[in-house]
Amino acid sequence: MTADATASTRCGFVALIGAPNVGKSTLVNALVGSKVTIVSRKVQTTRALIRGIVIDNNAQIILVDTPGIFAPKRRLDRAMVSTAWSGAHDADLVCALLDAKAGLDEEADRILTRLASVDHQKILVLNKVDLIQREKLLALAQAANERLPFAQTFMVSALTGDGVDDLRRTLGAMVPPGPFLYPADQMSDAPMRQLAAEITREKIYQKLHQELPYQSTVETDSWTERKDNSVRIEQTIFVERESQRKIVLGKGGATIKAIGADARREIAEILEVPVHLFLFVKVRENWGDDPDRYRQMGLEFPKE
Ligand SMILES: Nc1nc2c(ncn2[C@@H]2O[C@H](COP(=O)(O)OP(=O)(O)OP(=O)(O)O)[C@@H](O)[C@H]2O)c(=O)[nH]1
Ligand SMILES: [Mg+2]
Repeated sequence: MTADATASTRCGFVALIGAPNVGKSTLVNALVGSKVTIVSRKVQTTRALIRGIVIDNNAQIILVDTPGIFAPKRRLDRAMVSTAWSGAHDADLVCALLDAKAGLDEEADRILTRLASVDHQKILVLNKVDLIQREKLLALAQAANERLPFAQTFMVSALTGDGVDDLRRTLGAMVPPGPFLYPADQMSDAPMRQLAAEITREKIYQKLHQELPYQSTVETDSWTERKDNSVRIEQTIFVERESQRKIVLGKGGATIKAIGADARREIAEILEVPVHLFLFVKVRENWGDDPDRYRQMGLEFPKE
């Protein structure tokens, strides 16, 4: 790249932070225009930092999806929350997301307090505007700005796409000047085998209820490209107890079969080649205390 081209481009990291379930991952996917990170109705879906990359004009915006911030109890919770804050500190800009319907609840308030000590420009994003009336939005925007002054405030619906183009344009204009850090056509820095494991985890979240999804994790064990252009993928779903293994398998293997079919379809769509997906379910008691599982997820293992 010539000096001139470098001078005219911009590139930077934008961290999206907020409470669980406010729609951070949905917004990252909407800004990128492609699925790079998984979404579910359940809280605490995202576990590690996931980067989605998009170009707007001459700016490359590297969006950092983070785990939802809440009061952590378990070791995995602590790892997720500390990862989220490190994502905020390491970025060039921070977008604080609020669920417009939930408003400035206790969780949001705690995040704003701590956000005050983050030394970057901050943008307020009120998400899920499709769920509430405009007048209430203005009051919420004002209340949040009184708590913490934001450089700008946006009102968007990550689900319908309302306001998303505007936000992308502004982020592009705000990231610092500099050369692109990724090839122009790259949408994520996560290896495909990691996204494939995440997609299977998303399908588990969709199919199963209660606490079970949270007590499972998925890893891609092998990935083989075959001569006929198809891919053979083997994944292991780790659960903590035999009873959970039975739930994931379902009667006569019906549940795991349905999870596998959904995941296979979506992975094949992204890869644009036929996929053969083989899922195994293993009991690993206390995998939540196993440093290897954290390494696989891309999380630091908290000492206690
Ligand atoms: N109505 C509506 N629903 C939305 C919107 N954005 C996200 N959602 C829904 O909110 C739920 C949570 O979305 P996620 O994107 O997984 O939320 P998150 O903030 O990444 O959650 P964690 O990863 O658990 O912290 C999903 O059911 C989404 O479909 C929106 O703009 N409007
Ligand atoms: Mg998420």
